[in-house]
Formats: sequence, C-alpha cells, structure tokens
Amino acid sequence: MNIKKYRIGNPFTTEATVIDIPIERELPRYICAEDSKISIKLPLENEDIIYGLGEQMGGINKRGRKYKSFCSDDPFHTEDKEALYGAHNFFVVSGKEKTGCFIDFPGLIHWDMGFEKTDEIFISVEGDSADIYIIEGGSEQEIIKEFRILIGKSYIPPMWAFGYQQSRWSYPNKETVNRIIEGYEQAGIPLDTVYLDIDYMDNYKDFTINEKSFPDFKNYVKELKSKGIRLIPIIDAGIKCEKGFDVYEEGVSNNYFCKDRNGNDFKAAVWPGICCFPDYLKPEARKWFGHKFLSLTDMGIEGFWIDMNEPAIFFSQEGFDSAVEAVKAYNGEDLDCWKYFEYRDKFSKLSNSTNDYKNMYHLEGKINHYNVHNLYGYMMTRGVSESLPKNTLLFSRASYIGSHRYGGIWTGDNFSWWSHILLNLRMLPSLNMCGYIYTGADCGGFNGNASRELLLRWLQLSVFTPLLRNHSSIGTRNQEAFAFENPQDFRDVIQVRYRLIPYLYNLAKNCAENAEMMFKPLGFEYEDKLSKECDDQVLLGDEIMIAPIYSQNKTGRMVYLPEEMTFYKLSGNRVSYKEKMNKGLHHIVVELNEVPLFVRKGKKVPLSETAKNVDSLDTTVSEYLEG
Ligand code: MIG
Repeated sequence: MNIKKYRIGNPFTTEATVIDIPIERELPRYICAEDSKISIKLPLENEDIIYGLGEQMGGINKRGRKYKSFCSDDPFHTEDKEALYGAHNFFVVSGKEKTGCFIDFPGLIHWDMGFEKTDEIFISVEGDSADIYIIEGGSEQEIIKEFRILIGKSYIPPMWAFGYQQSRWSYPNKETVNRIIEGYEQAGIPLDTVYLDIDYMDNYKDFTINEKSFPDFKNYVKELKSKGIRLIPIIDAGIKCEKGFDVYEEGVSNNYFCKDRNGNDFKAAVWPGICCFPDYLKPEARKWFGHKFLSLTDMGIEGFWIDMNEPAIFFSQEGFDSAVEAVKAYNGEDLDCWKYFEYRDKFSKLSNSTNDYKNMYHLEGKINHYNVHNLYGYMMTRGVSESLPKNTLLFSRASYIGSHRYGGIWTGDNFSWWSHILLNLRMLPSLNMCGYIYTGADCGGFNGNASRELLLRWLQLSVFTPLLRNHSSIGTRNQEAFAFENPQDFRDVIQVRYRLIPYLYNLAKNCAENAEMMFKPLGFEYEDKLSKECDDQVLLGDEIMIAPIYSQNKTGRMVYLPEEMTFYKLSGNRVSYKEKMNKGLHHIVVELNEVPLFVRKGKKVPLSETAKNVDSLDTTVSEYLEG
C-alpha cells in the first residue's frame, strides 16, 4: 500500500483503522507539532479540488470554506454551519498530484480549506497526539480505495432495509401506526417499515415500552411482520436517572456511567429529564448496553436507529444553576440591549456546552470527554452492533470513521427546504469516501412543512439512496406519501425504487466488499472542466448518472452529459421515456411521477418487477435499461 503513517505524541486508540502500518521515523515538513497543538499546512494549486470530510455542508468540492470536526446536535443545517453530527477526518486533494489525508484524532479539529488563504489548507488539531495517514499517487478512486481498506469493511443491512420506510416524531400508539399502514395499503404505495420515535417508550426510558399505547407489543410486532411491515424503534444515548429503573440501577452499581470531575456519575438533562450517560468507551459498559437491545429483538424487532449520541445535552444542573445565578445579577440593573443579549445567552448556550463536555469523564475518570468527544456515538454504535443478532438494521446519528463497520448513519435534522435536496446529493460521495454506504437523509425534510412537489422531487433522488426514509418532526404537517393530493404520483415514484432494489442492494454489497464508492463525483471519471465542477449530478455505480430536480416550480433542468448516454424516465412499473443523448448540455423535462436517470454508454441496469414490499419482491431481472 501507498500509505504513510505519522504518529505524534501518544494518541488515544480510536480503532478507526484495521490494518497496522509502520510508523515513519520523521514528520514531513508540512506537519508541525508544538505548544500542545498539531497543525498541517498544504499548498493548493489553482485547479486543485478538495473532496471528502463526510457529513458536512458545502459542495462536492470542499474548497473555500471552513469546517470543524466536533459531533454536534444542530438542527439548523444552514450554509454557514461548520459541524454536523459526524466527524469524518478524511479528504483528498486532487489536481496534477493527488493526495489523501486522514487525521485519526477524536477531539476538535479546525479545517480551513483555502478560506483565509485561497492557496493553502490549514488544519489545526486541538491536541498534542494524533495519527496522520497520507496516501499518495494514483487516481482519487485508488487513494480512496486504499483508505477504505485501511478502515475496514462497511456495514450493509439486510435487503428489506432498502425498502421504502416511513417515520415521524411520533407515531405514539398502535392505532396511529395502523392508520399509517392502512394509508399506504389503500393508496397502493409500497412500504417496508414504520419507525417508532421516542414516544413509544415509558417516559423516554430506553428499553421500556408504554403498555397503554402499545399493549402486547410482542404480538403486535408479529402481526405487522405477517403483513410484511417491520417496526423500527429509536434508542437514545442517555439513561433516565430514576430509582428502581433497572437500567439506571445496573449502570450505577456496575460503574458503567461517565463520571464528573468529582468522580460522581455525570448527570445532564435530555428527553427523559436528568440522565446518566453510559461510558461507551468502556468495553464492559458498551457490551452491557448493547445486550439490553436483546429484550427488543426477543420481541421480534429487527432494526433500530440510535439518536442523541453526540451526545446531545439540553443542560446540566451545574450549567442551569450558574445561569440562574448569573441572571440574578442583572436584577435592578439598567438593562440595555447588550445586557439583554447577555442574559438571554446564559440560557440559550446551556445546550451542548463545552463546559459540560469538559466535566464529563470516561474510563474511571482517566479520559476527559472533551478530548475524545467524537468517539461517543461511534462506540455506542459499536457496542450495539456487536451485541445484536446478525442481519439487524442499525443506524446512528453521531459517527466517527470506524463506526461505518458497525452501522449506517442518517444525516439528522434537515428541513423541508429545496436546498436540502441538493445538500443530500452532495453529501453522498463524501460519505461513501469515509466508509458510509448505508446512508440517507430524512426524505421530504425533518423540520418544516413539505409541499407535495418538494416531497416528490426529493423522492426522485432518494429512490437511489440505500436508506430511503421519509421522516418528519413533531408539529409539522403529515408527510406520509398518501397524505397528499393524488397519491398515485407517489406510488409511481416509490414503485420505481422496488424495481431498482436488487441492483442497488448488490451494488451496495459490492462497494462494501471491494472498498468502492456507490456515489461518485463526475470528476472522478471524466477529465473535462464541466465534469470537474459539476456539483448537482453524481454517478451511481459504473452504470448510472443521476441528476435530480431540486428547485420549485420547474418542469425540468439542465443536465451535463460528459459522454453519450441514454436518458430514461421510469414511472411505476414502466419505462415512460427513452432517448439517446450526445455529450453536452441538455434540458430534460421530468413529470412529478417519474424518476429520471442516465445509463452510461455500453452499460446495462437490471430492473425487477415492482412489489409491495421487499419480502414479496421477485429479484429476478424483468428487463434491462441499456446505455
Ligand atoms: O431532539 O427523537 O434527529 O430524527 O425525530 C430531537 C426525536 C430528538 C432528533 C432526531 C430526530 C428525532 C428526534 N430527535
């Protein structure tokens, strides 16, 4: 392999990598370690493109912006955001020379990717120890492949997890879940799963089920399974502190929870109120937590999503008390606008605060959480995955490279915004680069109210992503496909997904097996300038190019073809349109009930007959789309 490994100091073992590589004796000049910090400076040529960084804002080309690696529960994915839920410290600079770089460091990293100085990458690592891997030579895809081999094989769930999935915060009881399933049945729209968000629990206590809302849960799971529907419950990272709650009591008596600076169990508020946080970095603790899931798999549950594992913290008692004290001091003062901002911030900054992360300790107080923050969701995912039966669906919100071996990820609380369709598309290649194959965004948008047109256009992209889940927040309009006018248009689009499942599933498995990407930027395969700069189309496998419509009130869009391709539109069980197109720019028109795709010259895409769920899908090929 063409990888060089540099070690600075005495890094915390993250187990992000699975292959031992000898450590180089000398640091290259562009890595500087002094004053308890590490920095890296890399020159950028004019034409250099930066790919990578996984789950981040920005374009496919990450150049010209700043980013942070610090897993963050931030539900406003606006253009200026520097960190989302994952920390994926791998990028490739591609120009005349091509270089890959992975910084294996579990704390805060600042990335200036040609922002302050347009011709320089400046990375600062907030710590004195890290492993840095540099991969040189070859194409982008060869560099990425070496990296992916280094970090180990990606997780792929069973095939039913490639079906269409419906979620909402929340379907709080059996009656509601039944109504959702009936809605889909009546509209003739396929469906594989329904998600249970936090309200299925008893007071948000992990591993409990509210008996009133879901009586005889085990039989209910079975009943739905016989209809081909699987229920997917959420599990949150924190455990409610409540005397008599067995999970809490076991955690306390076995020392499984993170500590505070005084050696007591660290406590902070999340959904259940005051919680303790399992120390997932401690092998016994993550194993214990993982085994708790078996009470649910014993009832027939076959999939989970795990949340709030950055970890998200609403406030700590300490934070709250100090905010109250600070605000008291304003009493009787002349409150001008600046004072107003000050006291307001005392409360608004209580959530996810650095102070709390610095008061949280792992491994019997030995390791401060702040310094290893980005491992928390990863190690939770790991503990759960290692305990679950094979072929269980699992995906997480927070992640660090390494967690891709144990589960998928979804990209958190987006909005029903047109720009977030594009964001979804742009993130796919960078997530694949970092090992995440089973991934997707909340289709239709989590926050805000989706319009019919937005959801249909979004679905026209999501039918290609391994995780295809419509999810929406509390307080938003009903976002199920059958809840809109003329649900047959939704049926036409979602049915296309089922025709593609055998192709997508095999592709995902092969990409995991061979350390390849499922979604690639055009610039990885074509050398011309328009391909290099293309930011709203991607390649899927070796066969397909996708170019979804992501703007409102448009019947079509411009598409760039880097070579001759065949344009297809699929609708329901039919091919509704086919046209050979030359290299160059084309305007395409796509109805709301169609799925557009381009098949590359000489390639073939197998389709099956559509189905009402994956269990009843006949995976034999019914026809080929030929390029
Ligand atoms: O603070 O469980 O990203 O998918 O619906 C919000 C409720 C907590 C955040 C997740 C979202 C989920 C929601 N959760």
